[in-house]
Amino acid sequence: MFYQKLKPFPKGFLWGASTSAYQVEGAWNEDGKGMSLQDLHEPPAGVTDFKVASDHYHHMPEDVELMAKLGLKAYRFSISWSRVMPAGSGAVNEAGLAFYDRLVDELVAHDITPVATMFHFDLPLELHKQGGWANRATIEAFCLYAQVLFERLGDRIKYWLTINEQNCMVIHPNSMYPKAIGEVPDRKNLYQQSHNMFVAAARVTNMLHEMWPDAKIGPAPNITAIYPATCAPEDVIAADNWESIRCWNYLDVAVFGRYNPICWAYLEEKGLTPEFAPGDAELLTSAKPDYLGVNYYATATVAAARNDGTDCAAREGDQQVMLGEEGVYRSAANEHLTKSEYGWIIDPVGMRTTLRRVASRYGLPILITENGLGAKDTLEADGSVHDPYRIDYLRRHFEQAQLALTDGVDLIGYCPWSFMDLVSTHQGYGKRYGFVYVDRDEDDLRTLRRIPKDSFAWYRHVIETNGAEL
Ligand code: BGP
Repeated sequence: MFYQKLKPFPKGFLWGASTSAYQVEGAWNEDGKGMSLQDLHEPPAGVTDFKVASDHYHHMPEDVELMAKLGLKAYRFSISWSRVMPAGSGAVNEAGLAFYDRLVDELVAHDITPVATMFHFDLPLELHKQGGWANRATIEAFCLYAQVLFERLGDRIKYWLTINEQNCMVIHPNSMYPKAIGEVPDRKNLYQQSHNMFVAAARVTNMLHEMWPDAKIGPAPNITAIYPATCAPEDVIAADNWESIRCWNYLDVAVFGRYNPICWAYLEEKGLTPEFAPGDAELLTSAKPDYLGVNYYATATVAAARNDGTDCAAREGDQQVMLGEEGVYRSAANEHLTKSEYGWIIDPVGMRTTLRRVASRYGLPILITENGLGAKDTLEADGSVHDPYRIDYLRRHFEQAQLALTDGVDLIGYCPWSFMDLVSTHQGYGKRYGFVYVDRDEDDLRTLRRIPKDSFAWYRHVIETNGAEL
């Protein structure tokens, strides 16, 4: 459809940027912080771990100052559970909580809306030792942790996100589990973990609504439209299956309080159905998210499975990520799309499609909680960082966001990943996403100086004009 006129980005649009605690904070063992699973990472030689990261813990006021210079309206960050509750449950670490208290104060003082994720891959190690999310005691621990956050920060944080990329923790468990733990739990266990996460998210959603009726809360899964490789009906079914299993199930449970029927049938067929405790079904239906966080990076294209032992293969350019499932679907090439230097598909139009599908299914406001380009940026001798590829990437995605708005999607904000350079989930510090360059590399912490990239000036102008000039 050709529009005569595009809708402008609405007044109050939350132009933001994202980070997560373990990828940006550092100070992994300071001020009483407990260990999380992410602290066990032993990356291969030449790739950094998460111990210092961008040292945001010690640079926080300066970093918020830069957010203000960028003109951010919102900052989406995560709270480290084991910094606030070192054992995951029980005693509160006041010094750790004080960090978030100061961060939120700084943000509010600069008119930046805090958007806080409660759990972003960094499960407290003590909880992991007791069975992690597969143990229902972790649901109780999460509720205690949530209660502390809501009591202590709820007067100033009005946008909460429960769990980051719950679907990725099931499909790609190495997003949460470091190699050091040995074998990752089997899939039956992972789907039970996921079920317990649904229950935990529902409980804290209801808790927030009781404690702070003016606050909003929602999930933040990684959602993407799945394309069929061809218009062969079998490919269409495979795409539909995978979209239901990978994406819709996570939003269906969060919004409708019931499993997606296609996904449930798949779980039955594979012997993966989770156990419901008495009261779970009612609880899930009672919790109503106010908005949906959507992490969007790339669409996937799939074909019907062949079921001949070749359906599953490593993602090109990233051997750690397996795509396809034997007998369910296989990954297919999409000749219409290009890829980043890290092999990630670039598909701005796919983001519009994704947003339209989410809006049509759920009718809730959407906040893009992540989207961005990982690249090897270069610090020039004159101290500048030129990242025209990132500007181009974001511009093309912002254009599609505006088209999605014009299509009728209730898009309330856009938080690119990431505000500043940080440690990638498993590709170290060489893969940078930020508007702000951090002067360090994998092995050498150098000066940790913050240097706005070209994309910083560009994004500032976008925000200043409320997206009228992209
Ligand atoms: C998402 C995660 C983030 C982030 C991003 C980029 O899946 O929520 O934590 O890291 O992807 O991925 P990567 O760091 O692997 O490049």
